[in-house]
Amino acid sequence: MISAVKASLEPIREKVTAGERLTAAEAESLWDESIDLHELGELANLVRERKNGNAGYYNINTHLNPTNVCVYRCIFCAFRADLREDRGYWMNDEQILERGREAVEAGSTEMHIVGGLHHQKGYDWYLNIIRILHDAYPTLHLKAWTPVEINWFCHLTKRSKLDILTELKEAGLGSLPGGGAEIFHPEVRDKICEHKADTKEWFEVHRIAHSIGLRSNATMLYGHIENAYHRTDHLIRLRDLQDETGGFQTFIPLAFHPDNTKLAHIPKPSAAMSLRTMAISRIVLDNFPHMKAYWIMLGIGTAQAALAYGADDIDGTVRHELIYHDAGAETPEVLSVEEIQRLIREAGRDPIERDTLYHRVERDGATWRAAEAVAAT
Ligand code: V47
Repeated sequence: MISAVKASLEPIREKVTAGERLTAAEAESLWDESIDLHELGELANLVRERKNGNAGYYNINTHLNPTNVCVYRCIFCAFRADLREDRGYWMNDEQILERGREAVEAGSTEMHIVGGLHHQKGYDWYLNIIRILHDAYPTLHLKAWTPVEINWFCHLTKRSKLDILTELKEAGLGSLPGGGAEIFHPEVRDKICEHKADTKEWFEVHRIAHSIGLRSNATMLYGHIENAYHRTDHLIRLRDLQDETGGFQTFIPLAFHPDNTKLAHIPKPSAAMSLRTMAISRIVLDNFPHMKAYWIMLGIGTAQAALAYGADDIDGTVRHELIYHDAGAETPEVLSVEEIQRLIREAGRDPIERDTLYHRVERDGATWRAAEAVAAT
């Protein structure tokens, strides 16, 4: 009879329980499938509860993808379109402002804005989106543009990252979302998104954003051609920058959705893989205050389970999400506040509405205010 040798979690459990940091080699060992997933989850839950107690954070948010036309051809992306393709679109000021109005009427505190790099749109078009939305709806937090877009604006204008970020901030940019990170290791990055902003540029944009007081998120796209070494390398690079700046708020592991992409032959990561990724991320990123289980991409069931595997946040009600739905996500297009609260409660957590910068939101009818910051470390 062949008996598989089970790797032991014991030495790592001792370190994590004592609040000690894992080495890269220890972190990499956690991806071994013979490490019991539930034991790993229990350890991640210890870290999660130390940092965030029983909170299950959510927000009320809306997405805006002003164009899907993109000069790049990342092979994992089902959203992008060519300039002359029928499905290509871009939105005018009126359509953008209408989205802002709809968001505010739905009670949104945040608008998440990302999109393609349109061949015929200059930096001013992107800057104007922030300016008109902020001028018309100043209470709506604009979490917009990844380092891929910022780097593109620098390329178009020949201006520095600091200059561009400062101007966007003055126009009303509130923070940066975590996208464009994919997998940092060049062995993978060069294959899945060959031409766009490289790892050095991604980190530089976040470092500069943090230096001018903008907070940001970080993501990792997993379940395609990467392996445990690449995922570990990704997490350690993020942990290093967070040691330096402390500007990251939330880490969001993103499960690859293969439909309508050039990687359609790769099966979608399983729920077990997603829970393992969440748990390992929570344990390794000991200096990130929050971990988000993005329900749109995980599915509602796995997002609920993830709240016991390290996650303390499930993103928001989400309206008008396109990137995942174009890639085959079967989740609904939007959840009501009641539904999102119920799914957090069913998972045994206390639903807490937060704004983008993790202040508790207090509502009085149609108005809301940001109260105290939540206490996570
Ligand atoms: O960078 C694109 C990923 C990201 C696919 O900051 C795909 O709060 C899976 O960053 N399958 C954009 N993933 C989304 C993103 C995000 C999402 C939710 C919250 C936040 C936040 C940020 O989506 C891209 C890429 O990594 N992506 N195509 C796909 N087929």
